[in-house]
Amino acid sequence: MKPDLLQMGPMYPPTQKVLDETYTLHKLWEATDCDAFLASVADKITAVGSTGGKGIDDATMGKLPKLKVIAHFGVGVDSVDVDAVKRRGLTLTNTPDVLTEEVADLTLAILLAAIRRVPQGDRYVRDGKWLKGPMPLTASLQYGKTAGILGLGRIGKAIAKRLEAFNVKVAYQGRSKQSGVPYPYYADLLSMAKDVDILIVAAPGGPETRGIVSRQVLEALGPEGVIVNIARGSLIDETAMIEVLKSGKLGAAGLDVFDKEPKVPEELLALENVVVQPHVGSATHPTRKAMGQLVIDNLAAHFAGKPLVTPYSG
Ligand code: 8YV
Repeated sequence: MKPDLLQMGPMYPPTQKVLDETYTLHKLWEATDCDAFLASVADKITAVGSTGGKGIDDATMGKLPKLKVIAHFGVGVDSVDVDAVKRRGLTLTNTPDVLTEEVADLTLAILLAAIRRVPQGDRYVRDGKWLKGPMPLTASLQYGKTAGILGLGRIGKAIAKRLEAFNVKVAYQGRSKQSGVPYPYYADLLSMAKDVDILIVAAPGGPETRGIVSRQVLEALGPEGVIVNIARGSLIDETAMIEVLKSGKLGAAGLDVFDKEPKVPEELLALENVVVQPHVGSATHPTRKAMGQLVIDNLAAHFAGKPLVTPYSG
């Protein structure tokens, strides 16, 4: 008899294949009447698989009296009601570490793409404009730039390491000053934004951080300033960001995530000083495979009565 697993949404296909082979899967996203579906499986569900796009709320947890573990595909757990997990005495696992370097790579890619206008250069060549003359010159990541990292966790540190290799000075802001970190710490985000050229958003999403990159913070970066968001769209006041990018009060943006993704405001897409990506920080085959393996291993540990591999500790 295969154990029962409730899944909120589909995972990376090779991971999904393993889950299909290992478990009797109950796929909530395929149900037409979710309440009836949950009621029909409730007495056999001890574990749930969730994803960034399909998380789990308090009400759903409440309908699963035997639930013990939520195995989340992703490092960010903002699609899961973490307070409810704690209150209900459940355990949540996520997929840290294995995506750190990948996400840091894309951060540098979109930072450079935004400053050096890489997508625009590509279009310039393809559109035959180069035949008529050189592309206009761009801003530079060099000449003593400083980047402020909002959220110096695992990913923030991997970004910092790369920035150092690019001759960029690093500062950071977060919940607290960290010991053994060589970069200057700012207790206040606005103060850091005033002092840096580039702001890199790498902090967790969720209600606590919603909108913390405010209009004031964005304006403090200035007309030559650059914002890069690799974390969650919710951290930035998106309406304000569009306005300051449009008016030239902020220089450029490199964005992998958006507040209402996959919907991206048309006004943002109309701007030449913005480079966008479809939330692909961790989206490579080897990294998604490694993330999926952690989901598989955490579920296997749960059903074997062993300690979970990567319990969420945030
Ligand atoms: C995924 C992510 O897009 O790990 C995260 O927090 O944002 C991404 O790796 C997503 O969570 C997959 O479900």
